[in-house]
Amino acid sequence: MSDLRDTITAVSTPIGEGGIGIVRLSGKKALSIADKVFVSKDGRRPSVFKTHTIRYGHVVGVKRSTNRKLSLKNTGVIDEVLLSVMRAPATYTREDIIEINCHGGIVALRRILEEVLKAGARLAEPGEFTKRAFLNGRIDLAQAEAVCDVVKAKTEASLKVAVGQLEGGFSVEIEKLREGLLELLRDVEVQIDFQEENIADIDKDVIIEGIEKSCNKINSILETQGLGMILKEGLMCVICGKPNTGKSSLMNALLRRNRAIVTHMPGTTRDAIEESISIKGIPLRIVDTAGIVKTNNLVEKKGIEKTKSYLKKADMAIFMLDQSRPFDKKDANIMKELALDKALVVSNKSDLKQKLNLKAIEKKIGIKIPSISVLKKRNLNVIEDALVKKIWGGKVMHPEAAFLTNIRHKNELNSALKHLRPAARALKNGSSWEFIALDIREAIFHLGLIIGKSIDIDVLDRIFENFCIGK
Ligand SMILES: Nc1nc2c(ncn2[C@@H]2O[C@H](COP(=O)(O)OP(=O)(O)OP(=O)(O)O)[C@@H](O)[C@H]2O)c(=O)[nH]1
Ligand SMILES: [Mg+2]
Repeated sequence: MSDLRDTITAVSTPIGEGGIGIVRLSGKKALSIADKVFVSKDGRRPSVFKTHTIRYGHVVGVKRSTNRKLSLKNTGVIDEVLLSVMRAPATYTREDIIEINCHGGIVALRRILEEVLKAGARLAEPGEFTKRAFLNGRIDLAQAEAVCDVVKAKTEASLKVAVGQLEGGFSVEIEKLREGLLELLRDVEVQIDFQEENIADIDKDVIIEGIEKSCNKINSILETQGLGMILKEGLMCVICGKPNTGKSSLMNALLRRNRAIVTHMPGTTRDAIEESISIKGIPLRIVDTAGIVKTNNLVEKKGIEKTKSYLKKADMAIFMLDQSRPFDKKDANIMKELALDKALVVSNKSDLKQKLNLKAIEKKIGIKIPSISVLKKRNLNVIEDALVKKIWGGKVMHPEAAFLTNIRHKNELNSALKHLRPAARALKNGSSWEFIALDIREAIFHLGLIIGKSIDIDVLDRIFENFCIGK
């Protein structure tokens, strides 16, 4: 594990050309390092600046051989910067933090980072700033993980969920559960200590009820996982249909830009194209595919194989019919590849003369098929509404609620359940209090792992590995 005594540094803004870039430092030597590389306009050193203030000045090349006061003359100017001083403990890591706002180009950022390293800092590992926030007790582990989710959030809804977790809503739920079990454990331990004397005889049913209540609560948290994961990862939605129905046109319309090539010739799309979009705040990975037909063309064949494999992986599909042509064997074959409960069937080209007996198909498959025209932008909102309805299954979405969005949390909750369920059963069947105590203790341990009250070093390292550098 990384050493908390080091002063760490990293570029905290994305690498690439930007208006500004930030080099961040955290640790005991942050201020003295800033003294070595920063020259303020009035010549005062950062270590005398008031906390939570920002100063204009220059980052200069360090000349450690001279003891002279740093000035723009006796050193080389690297960049014009704004420097923020934030003293412990009211900081992100609860350590002294220096942030150097410089010009955003890669060269300036790299040069400043080099100077800061030369002056005694160590390059931070991914997520190390947040890890320190956790190790120094400012946030719990679930909140630290939420920081990563906030950074990676692609849509408004996923951001809301992550921010909710960061604010601690999820942690509070877990802590309440844990506290409840600790109380039960205390009662059980009293029972163990005094069982010979036959005093402090507690009601078995009260303990059983307590355990069962905890199980129900864990189950209800686990139930939010489906929606939570959707919000975090996005669902895969595959657009399929026979050639020339307007699949690529729909992809472009949903993306609101011309991503896929559209022509009047059947077989235009050969390879599957995947893009991320957000529909009403829900992240979707949308895939435009090659129309499925029988073909001897090798490229087309490969494309169609890909369509089929995407359809297998898909969380949902949009199956597109073409209203200007009759329903044929090609349509029927694609329909066979689909799980209709996960499919949204739409009929395109409503602007053309109708040659499709929609009513008959609707009757046959028992699903209402909306008519749309991608070309004339008619009824397209129906698709968005239907997708949203399909995803939520009629449920109202409250992204602020405590959602389960993390596989690690899910596993720990399941492990806790694995101990609690048999404990309640065993108690009913007259098992000894010692065994019950063991199971409750295990459940408490697993809940603790979610928020970091129980620590497993390997788990910690794995969590922070997924972070970006500088966070
Ligand atoms: N009249 C009419 N034409 C449409 C509509 N939507 C798409 N088209 C046209 O239909 C043709 C095929 O559209 P694409 O989006 O390339 O169809 P596709 O399903 O992706 O076709 P493949 O990639 O070959 O499988 C193009 O000429 C589009 O302009 C519509 O609503 N009405
Ligand atoms: Mg296409």
